Amino acid sequence: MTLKLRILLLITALNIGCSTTPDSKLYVQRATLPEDATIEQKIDIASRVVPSKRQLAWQQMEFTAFLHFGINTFTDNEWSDGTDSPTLFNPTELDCEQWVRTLKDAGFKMAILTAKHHDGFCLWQTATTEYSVKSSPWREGKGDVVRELSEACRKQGLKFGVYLSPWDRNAPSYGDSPAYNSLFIAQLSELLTNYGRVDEVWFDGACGEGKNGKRQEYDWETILNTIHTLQPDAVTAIMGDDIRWVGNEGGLGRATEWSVTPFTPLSYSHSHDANIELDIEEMSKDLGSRALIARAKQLYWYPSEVDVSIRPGWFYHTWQDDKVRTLANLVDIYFNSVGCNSVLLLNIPPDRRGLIHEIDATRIKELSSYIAQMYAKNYLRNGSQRWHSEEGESREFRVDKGAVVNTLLLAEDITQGQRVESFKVEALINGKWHHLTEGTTIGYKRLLRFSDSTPSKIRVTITATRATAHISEIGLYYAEPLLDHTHTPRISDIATDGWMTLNPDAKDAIDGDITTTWRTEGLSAITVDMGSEYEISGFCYAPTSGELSGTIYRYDFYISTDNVTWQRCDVSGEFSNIKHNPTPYYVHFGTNYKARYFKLEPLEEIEGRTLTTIGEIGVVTTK
Ligand code: FUL
Repeated sequence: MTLKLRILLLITALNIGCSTTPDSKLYVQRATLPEDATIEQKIDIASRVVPSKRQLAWQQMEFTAFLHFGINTFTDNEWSDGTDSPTLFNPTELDCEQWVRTLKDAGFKMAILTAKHHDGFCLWQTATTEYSVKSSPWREGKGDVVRELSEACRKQGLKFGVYLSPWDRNAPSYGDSPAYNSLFIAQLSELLTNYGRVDEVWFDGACGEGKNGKRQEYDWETILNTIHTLQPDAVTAIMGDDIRWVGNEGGLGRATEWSVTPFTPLSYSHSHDANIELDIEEMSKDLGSRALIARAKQLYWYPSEVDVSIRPGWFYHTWQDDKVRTLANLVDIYFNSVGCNSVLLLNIPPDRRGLIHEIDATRIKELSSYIAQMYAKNYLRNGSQRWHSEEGESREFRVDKGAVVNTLLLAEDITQGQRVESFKVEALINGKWHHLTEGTTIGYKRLLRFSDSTPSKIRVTITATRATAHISEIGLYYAEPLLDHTHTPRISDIATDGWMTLNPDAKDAIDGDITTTWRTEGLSAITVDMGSEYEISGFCYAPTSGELSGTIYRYDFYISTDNVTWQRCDVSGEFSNIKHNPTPYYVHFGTNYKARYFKLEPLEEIEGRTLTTIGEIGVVTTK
């Protein structure tokens, strides 16, 4: 037999092997579960739901950046109501090339810009409203941040995405559903036609108008069709149907994270009923278990994205320069997102100059160097190999002699679906097998940390899988320990030791411990006596670190020097995004007040309940 013939036969044999595999029936992005299907049949279908091409490309990026920039950058707000003058928008040194260079150097694969936040201010030259860069003094009204960023991304080889807030507090038509839908689709069309390739369109779900606010019925079908027509490769996030919000803005992924889920994307008209029937929401702990799938009618490949800011707020505030997340905290976030079968979307907000601040730039570079250093050496001698494992199968891997390791990576080939339900890992140390670590789901990537160990071999066992598991990568690494895992910001610039509350039993709110909570019935004001008079420039409210009921949404804040005459401080009166981002909120008065007493009076709880909780309250003395 000639060599050519032998190669031909071998190729034919391999091809036959592939085509006869039972795994060849795959369901791209969605599957309907027959009503009379048994649980085994449903799980079998679940194991064959796979990502679409654009979802796969998105997942492979792993590490993406958010850029919150807009009118709020210049007013020190997180949300504003659409009435701030556009003339306030005036970055002095805006340089999108610097943003992209900084992000690229730190390993990010995409940048998503807040083209329009809830205030309605547009960062591009739009024909749909005057409330935009056109009415600002920046570049004499001729500037276009979307253009500058999209061009810089193209030039430097970064993907580009847009955040377009559905909620618009400036548009007069908001709430007049057909009229606003037309405006919104016109804005979307401008962004998707005039700026080259767009890789992700991000629609947040926020709307804080409250009970008597305007209600807008969005035409999601036309909105999503517009995207699919104008930019067929762009993924749609949060209110779209390609990418699911992980359910918090704190950088916390789930240890058990299924990309195949019965959770119906909120942009589908039947989502409300379908999700209620299964009693699930984006925040639910379980979005993909067998028990849930047993009750489901539809399944989606709907993977999770972890969006979190490098600072307490989403927009830049000078006074948060010393509150940028520590390296250790960012590394934890990396393990909790990319390491938990999610994509990380880390927000790095440009400052008033229009530059990524030096502190943030240094921190993200430290993060990427740390991660690169960890991955630099895989200590498994025969790692990174593909392995088709049935339930209960084990595989042993030799470890480089004497290597100290503390981090394990496992990955599934998700083009064949997400299948592994649990696994365990043992280490051979001095000739004996010891338990090293274990986990549930793997998905696109799973990272696990354990204490430093020097095994000569490790043994990985797939203890439960929904069908043949396609393991595509195994790695064993050493990650330098980082000491500062805490991320407890300072709540009060004045020590609270000598303080008293005038409410009975409210000391948990001023005990310097954010983890203890003052909880009381009703919307109850708290009054604090600081013991002496101080000049204060703001205050801080930290919600509880646990269950969020009682968290204050709208409030009034008062100060007094004698507990008789009270003055109401001129503040926005709203902890804008606290429901989704329950971190300490720092409120600045923009002026100094003399005060011995202060009072925080809740006007509305995040869900309209009559209950008040305070994790901690403090005052700010510096601007
Ligand atoms: C939320 C918004 O309310 C925040 O301001 C921020 O943009 C975050 C990413 O999404 O829903």
